[in-house]
Order: sequence, then structure tokens, then C-alpha cells
Amino acid sequence: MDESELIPESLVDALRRADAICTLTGAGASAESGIPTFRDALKGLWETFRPEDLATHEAFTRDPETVTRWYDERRLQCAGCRPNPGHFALARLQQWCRVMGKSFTLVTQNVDRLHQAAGSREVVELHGSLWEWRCTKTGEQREYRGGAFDQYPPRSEAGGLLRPAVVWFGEALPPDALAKASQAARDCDFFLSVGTSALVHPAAGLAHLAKAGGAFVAEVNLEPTPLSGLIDLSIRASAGDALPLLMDRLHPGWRSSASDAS
Ligand code: BV8
Repeated sequence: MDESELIPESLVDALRRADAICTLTGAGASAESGIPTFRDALKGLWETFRPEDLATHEAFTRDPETVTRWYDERRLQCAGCRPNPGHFALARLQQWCRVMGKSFTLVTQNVDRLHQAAGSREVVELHGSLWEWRCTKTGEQREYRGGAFDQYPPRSEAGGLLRPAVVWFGEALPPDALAKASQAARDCDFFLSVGTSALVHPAAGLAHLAKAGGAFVAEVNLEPTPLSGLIDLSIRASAGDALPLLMDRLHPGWRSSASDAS
């Protein structure tokens, strides 16, 4: 399939005509950086577990050692990963929107902070971050970029159990992040869903908000999702392939000027 088939002119044209762009990413956007998607993260050593066995407050209360080991293993895995061409393309899309006087909001379900590492600004993190851990005694939250904790479950200086500052199933999303993401989805006239199975709510509802608001809605995903039949365009490709091609069509030569993605 050649580039113009992978990135139809209708997508480029809708992006050029849009005044407000909202993008939502899921674990598929980080897959080409070597970070397993959420389902893949439950393979191998963890394949006997289900998400609700590890990614819930109940699991943490029941077995804080196992839960914190899993999260710290994922944190350390992320430490060795770098942004992929899809992350850099989204960072350049934000720059392009700024130059073109368009509004741009990047919302992510991911907890790896690779968008920020690629130069994206003001990323709306719906599900928190693996890099931040919170003391369950004092509520103090800070970033842990070092090596493995020396004990599991880890404890803060105050002696309280540390938990990852991610949103577990059954926990409310950060109100400010959800409000900003919902407003951006309602207000946009172009919505792009990248690398998400569109199964987890309320994140999966953002595309519906955009559609209801009259936006052009597209997805880039390796496999069909519950969105695929409802939206204007579904591109069956990897984020690392499709997003740079989209930027090539919008702003040829962007890669050579990538150094100005500051
Ligand atoms: C809440 C952080 C209320 C932790 C995560 C409405 C309907 C149904 C259910 C619900 C509903 N409302 C709420 C629920 C319950 C629940 C939910 O949605 N359950 C689902 C399973 C049915 N939601 C919640 O519990 C949420 N909380 O609603 O609270 C509330 C209100 C007030 C007070 C108290 C409570 C909280 C949800 C957040 C959970 N935390 N992450 C952690 O990371 O461990 S979710 C986690 O799974 C990820 O963040 C991601 O969002 C989600 C899905 O993971 P994956 O499937 O791996 O990734 P993704 O979906 O992105 O899929 C990968 C896709 O990429 C695939 O399609 C693949 O084909 C594609 N792909 C792969 N490689 C590539 C690619 N595409 C492109 N390029 C590639 N290279």
C-alpha cells in the first residue's frame, strides 16, 4: 500500500481545515518504543494475572508486594525505552498547529511519559504516571527515576506504603484532566484516536463526544475497535508508520527541522 492510500487526502484535508484538534493516545502509541500494551503487559511472568488482579486498589490492599513489584518492573522497563517516530510526529503536529494558529490538545491514557520525552507540551494524562509514586500515609507524591526499590512494597521516608500514582480500575480519573480532555473533545473539529482499543472508559467516550460535536473523527490502530464502524476514517496501520507520513503530507521536510521541536 503506498503512502497516499495509507494517508488518504480526506484526512490531510480535514486536518488542514480544522481549527481545533484533539488527539487521544493509548498503549499502542508506545508499542513501537518497546513498551507492551496493557494486555501484553500481562503476558509471561504475569500471564496468570488479570488486570483486576493487579490494577485495582483492592489488589494493592490484598497483596501490595505483588502489585508494587509489577508496577516497578514496568517503570524500570520504561526507563530503557525512547519515544518512537509516532511520538515525535505528534510533537511536531502540536508545533504545526501552533504555527497555523490552531488549538491542539494531546490526551493520553499512557503512563510512560514518552510524549513529553518526544517534546509534546501540556499533555493531558488521564491515567497518571508510572514515574510518580504516592505515600499512602501522607499523600506526598513525587517522581522516582532511579533504580529498583530496595524492598516491596516500598515505603516513603514517613514509613507509609508507596503506591504508583496511576489511576486503577474503579478509581476516579483526575478531575482536572478529565474535564480538560472532555472539553477539548467537545470543542474540537478534528479528533484523532491513536493506538487504543477504545474499551476503557471514560477515555473511550471522548471520541463519541467529538463525534456528537460534529468533529471529523479518525483512528490509527492495528486492529478494529468499537469506534471503527462509527467514525469517518479508520487507518489500519502502526502509529510509528502512519503519523510521520501524515506529518510529511502536512509539512514536508518537518523531520529535517525536527531540531526546532523545542
Ligand atoms: C472510573 C493505568 C469511576 C493503570 C488504566 C463504562 C462502561 C464500561 C466500563 C466502565 C464504564 N465506566 C467505568 C467503567 C469501569 C472501568 C472500565 O472502563 N472497564 C473496562 C475494562 C470495561 N473504568 C474505570 O474503572 C475507570 N474509572 O470510571 O471510575 C469512578 C468515578 C468516581 C469515583 C470512583 C470511581 C478507570 C480506568 C483507568 C484504568 N487504568 N491504566 C495501569 O496502566 O496499570 S487503563 C489501561 O488499560 C491503559 O491505560 C489503557 O487505557 C487501557 C487499555 O490498555 P491496552 O488495551 O493495552 O491499550 P489500549 O487500550 O491502548 O490497546 C492497545 C491498542 O493499540 C490495541 O487495539 C492494538 O491493536 C493497538 N496497537 C498495538 N500496537 C500498535 C497499535 N496501534 C497502532 N500502532 C501500534 N504500533
